Amino acid sequence: MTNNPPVTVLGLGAMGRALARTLLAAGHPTTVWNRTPGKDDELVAAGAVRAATVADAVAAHRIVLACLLTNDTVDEVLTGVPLDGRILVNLTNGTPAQARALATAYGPDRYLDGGIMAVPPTIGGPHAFVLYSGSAPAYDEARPALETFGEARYLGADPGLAALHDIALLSGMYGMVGGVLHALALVRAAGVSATGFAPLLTRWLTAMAGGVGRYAAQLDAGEYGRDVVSNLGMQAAAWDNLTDTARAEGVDPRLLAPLGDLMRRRAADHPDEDLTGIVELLKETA
Ligand code: FVH
Repeated sequence: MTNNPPVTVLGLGAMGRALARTLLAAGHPTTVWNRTPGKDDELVAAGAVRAATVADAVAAHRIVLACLLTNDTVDEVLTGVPLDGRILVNLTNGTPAQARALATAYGPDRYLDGGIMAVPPTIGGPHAFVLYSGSAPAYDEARPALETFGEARYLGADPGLAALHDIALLSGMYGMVGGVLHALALVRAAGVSATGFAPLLTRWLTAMAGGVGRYAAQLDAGEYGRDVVSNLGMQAAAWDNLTDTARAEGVDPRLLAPLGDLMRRRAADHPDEDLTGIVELLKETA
């Protein structure tokens, strides 16, 4: 086995093309396949081999990487295609349950699930990282190729672990984006330039991200009143200022409203806790 094992890439959307481009740049012989022709021209010019069919692409190399729209797509594309001992690295976004089902269907000893924590232009750069879980031998064998995409982090043998972490990270991101969009809409509605305001918002969010570790420690300990910096009662009392200001400027506060409702409910009985106490209200049985 060389340090540059050959790889097949199934799916040449924005992400699949970035992965294939990175593999080629690192010297991995790369075979590519995409449902719709024409997306591989740049890759073929850079040295990739174009496969006419999925079966041809899978037959070409032992490491088969899938980066398709959904896991239903992965199933659709691979149904009836013999994998014959191939390692399947699935970098398609999906749920932990889907990852476990795919591992069972395609062979737990040869299936590796991945969660890409990067956008296409950052693949291969210093900020990219990719989470993996599933077969450890498959990970070890594919690792030289996987490390070209960014930091490769193996989370364990349970194939669902990478998807769990991926989904949790995306959930954090979307929560933040909801707040960002609300804030930008608010200042714009009041006649303030969003571009001018953006550096302040970035500075504030970066500073507040420092609280994640404290929240995590409170949750792990189940002690929502430990090391409280800003108590929930105070925060709930100020909440109407956020929604009132939004409405006064003609901005619907629907992106924020659910958090305010939870804060008020929890603060009624636990005003001295930190924000973390509201997770008690997220339990399905609560
Ligand atoms: N792009 C991103 O920012 C994120 C970063 C984190 C990871 N995600 C996930 O990566 C998967 C692929 O995302 P993508 O950005 O490459 O997505 P698209 O550019 O939309 O390309 C989709 C590919 O899937 C193919 N495809 C769709 N449906 C079918 C089908 N029924 N049969 C065969 N192939 C199918 C599509 O082919 P085509 O439309 O060009 O023929 C593209 O190759 C995804 O899970 C993200 O959540 C990206």
